[in-house]
Amino acid sequence: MNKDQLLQKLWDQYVTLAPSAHKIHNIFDEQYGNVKNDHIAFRTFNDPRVNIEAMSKVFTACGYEEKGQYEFTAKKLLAKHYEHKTDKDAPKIFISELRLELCSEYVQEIVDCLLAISDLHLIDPLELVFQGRLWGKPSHQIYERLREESEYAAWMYVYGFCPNHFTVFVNKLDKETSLESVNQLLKDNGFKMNGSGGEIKGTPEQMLEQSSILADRLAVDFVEGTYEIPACYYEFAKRYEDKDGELFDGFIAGSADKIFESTNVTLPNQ
Ligand code: OOG
Ligand code: NI
Repeated sequence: MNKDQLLQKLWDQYVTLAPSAHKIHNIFDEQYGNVKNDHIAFRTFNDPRVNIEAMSKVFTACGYEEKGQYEFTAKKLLAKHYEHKTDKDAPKIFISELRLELCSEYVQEIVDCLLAISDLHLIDPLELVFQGRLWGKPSHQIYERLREESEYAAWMYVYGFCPNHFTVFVNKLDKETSLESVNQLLKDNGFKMNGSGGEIKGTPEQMLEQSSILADRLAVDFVEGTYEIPACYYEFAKRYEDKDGELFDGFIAGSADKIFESTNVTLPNQ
């Protein structure tokens, strides 16, 4: 699979988990033209069998290399971003992992058990990012118990290994626009924004402004019955030039911290 095939396959999988992204992509194509991706994000656990390193294999195999690293102390997360070595237009890849050793024994035991029943040794490492949930029907009781400690762990429990979001690269739209106008267009079309930390995270001075819709809620079959659970979301990023006139390439931990909350069942009080 070459890079373009990989990215297409990820998009196809993603829109099944974020039907709004598909609709927004069409609206943007019509209103602005040339919808390109800034980055694609993934989540995982820091167990060596599935950690950032393991999830990144498929990307390094098609020309990506590791760049920045970010820490989220309160959420017990670590993240890295990857850039393509030669294709400057290729979307960046952002992969985070839950640091299990910082979690409760309950979370550690659940994740151990999930990975043990996943038959990971049978999975081609280059296919890991497409696997979704490898551990059968989830329990809503476990989901709620995980959520008390970590919305991220609960999300992983239900959706597993898959793209968490794609991100529109606002700079590249044919029609120049502000992130405020992008957000207004989204709201005019009935989409709900993640307001945690304000609708726009980051500033031109930080060289990155980001916003996102709240994740689409999908009906998930649990052992106890069907519940609607936040799945995947769409993000919008506008980058600014540094003093050398180069567009800022990194991520801002303080903003990312709030973007993560786009998959929360309830947003923390602001
Ligand atoms: C990642 C959230 C952070 C960004 O662009 O800052 C992020 C996630 O929700 O998994 O994507
Ligand atoms: Ni993102």
